[in-house]
Amino acid sequence: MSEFRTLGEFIVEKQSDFPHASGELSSLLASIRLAAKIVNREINKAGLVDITGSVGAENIQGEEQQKLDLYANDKFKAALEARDQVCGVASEEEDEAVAFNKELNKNAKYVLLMDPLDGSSNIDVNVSVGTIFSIYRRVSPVGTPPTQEDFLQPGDKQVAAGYVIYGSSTMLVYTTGNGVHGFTYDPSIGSFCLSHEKLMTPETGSIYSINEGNYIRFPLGVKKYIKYCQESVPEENRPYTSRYIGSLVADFHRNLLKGGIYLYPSTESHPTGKLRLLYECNPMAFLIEQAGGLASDGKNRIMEIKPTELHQRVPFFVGSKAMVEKVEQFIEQNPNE
Ligand code: AHM
Ligand code: MG
Repeated sequence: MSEFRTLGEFIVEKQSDFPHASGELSSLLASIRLAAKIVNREINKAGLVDITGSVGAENIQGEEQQKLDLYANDKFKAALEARDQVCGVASEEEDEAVAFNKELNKNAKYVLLMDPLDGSSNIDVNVSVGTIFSIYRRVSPVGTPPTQEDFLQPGDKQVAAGYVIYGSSTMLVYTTGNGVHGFTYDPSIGSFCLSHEKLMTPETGSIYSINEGNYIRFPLGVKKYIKYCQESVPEENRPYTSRYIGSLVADFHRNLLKGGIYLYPSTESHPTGKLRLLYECNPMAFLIEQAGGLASDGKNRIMEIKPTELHQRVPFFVGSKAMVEKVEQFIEQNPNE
């Protein structure tokens, strides 16, 4: 790790990586890293002050909202609105997309979609959580409020995406389509420092991550793939290791570094899967492809799916290329439940 190359400096160096940008990426990512530092500070206090637990309300998707979900949502929104690069945001915690009303924001070229605090039910038990973000160039005219079309773009139109993982250390990992770069937060100097330049995920791996409690409700192809992971074939490194935190960012981050596959298929209770296309799957898909891996809904490339709704869910299979291809084969060969 180089404590002498901070995220801010690195972005300025890589300015040309961001299409059409002149300082816009630095400004946008400055908002994200500032909000990340504030959320990080608050998460670190969890347990000491009254910020854990539920607020006693549900979001539009029927999930219990945690105090820190709402805190993170507010901080990210405020940091983005304060700089003038984003005309509106969509969030897991907001029913509808939010348009920023300031005149300067209306002139902004970008929209941002986010899950401000993914895996938040894990905070009470001191497990890693994360913020996921996805950035698009708007398709509506600059100078007007953003429209639904700005937010419902397919993932391959993303101009940048990334996540912050609040873990044993806090890291920010992002891509602008020119590789994946990771920065570790050094709280003693208050900066994200370059620690992982041009991250590539192994072509194959030996970790599979899935909520196996749902096994009997998985499609047949997925069940057979799990059995394949568990078979003993030493020359192929099988049986694989099962690792599931239940916090997408943390499971994804580990598998990105070590090689592996994360699966959230359809189940009876979640017939189209649990994870949201726009602010969970697409950004992770952009990152993994940039790192040499794949992201699929079992049949199609995630980033080619044309979204129809803000909170749309899709089955999600993401990770090392050979492993995602293998589960797709199982699904194709077992089309009927
Ligand atoms: P959330 O956005 O409400 O936190 O839900 C998303 C989380 C992911 O982080 C995680 O991978 C998944 O839900 C775990 O779901 P399950 O408990 O069904 O395994
Ligand atoms: Mg989430």
